[in-house]
Amino acid sequence: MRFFLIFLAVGVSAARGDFFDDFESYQPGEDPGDSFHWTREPAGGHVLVTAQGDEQVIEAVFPDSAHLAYICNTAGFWTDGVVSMDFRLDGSGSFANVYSRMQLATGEAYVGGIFMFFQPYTYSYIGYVSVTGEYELLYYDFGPILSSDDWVNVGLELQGEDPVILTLYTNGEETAQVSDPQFLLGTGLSGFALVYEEELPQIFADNFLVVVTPQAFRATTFGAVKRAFQ
Ligand SMILES: [Ca+2]
Repeated sequence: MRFFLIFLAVGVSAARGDFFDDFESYQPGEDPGDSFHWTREPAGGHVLVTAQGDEQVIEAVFPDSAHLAYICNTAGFWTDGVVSMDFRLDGSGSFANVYSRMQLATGEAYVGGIFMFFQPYTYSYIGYVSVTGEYELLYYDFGPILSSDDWVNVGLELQGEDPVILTLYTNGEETAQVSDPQFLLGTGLSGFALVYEEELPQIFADNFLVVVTPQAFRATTFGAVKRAFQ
């Protein structure tokens, strides 16, 4: 993963900014990882755009792996803001999360997500992903009851750098807030990951959104300018 991420640095824009993808601009059957907005992690599965009612969503495909992850190139590197996405999980032992502040050199990141441990019962969680890809949970508790055709919106807000304040939103409601004084991940990339542990699930996702906090953007910009003149 580390080698892949370092290689990726060449292709990812250094700019940061708000981004929204409702997957309506792709053709059915297309992999958004082939567009310039997204980079697919090559070690895992992939997603394909599929019609659902009048809308287009993405559906997870796991041909030979139990996970997949996408990095959002267009949102680029950012520090403070919110990343959110809609998920629909059909199958126990599956989970879906957004992530942010992914570090290119190490692959570390913060995640906020939902774990369908026995449908319709879920856990909501905030976590830190280590260099080896393991999840260290900073918060988890029972989440919403979700039948196989229920969508849930999961958002993760990031504020500050020491400590990092992580706030989880479920369907727009604040679910939990934790302070991380330990890992202190700074500016990084964002995206989403879909994973399963037991029987092959159906996982759908839609409406990936990044909103970068304007105050933080200004502070970071002025800080960088100040440092440049020191
Ligand atoms: Ca859509």
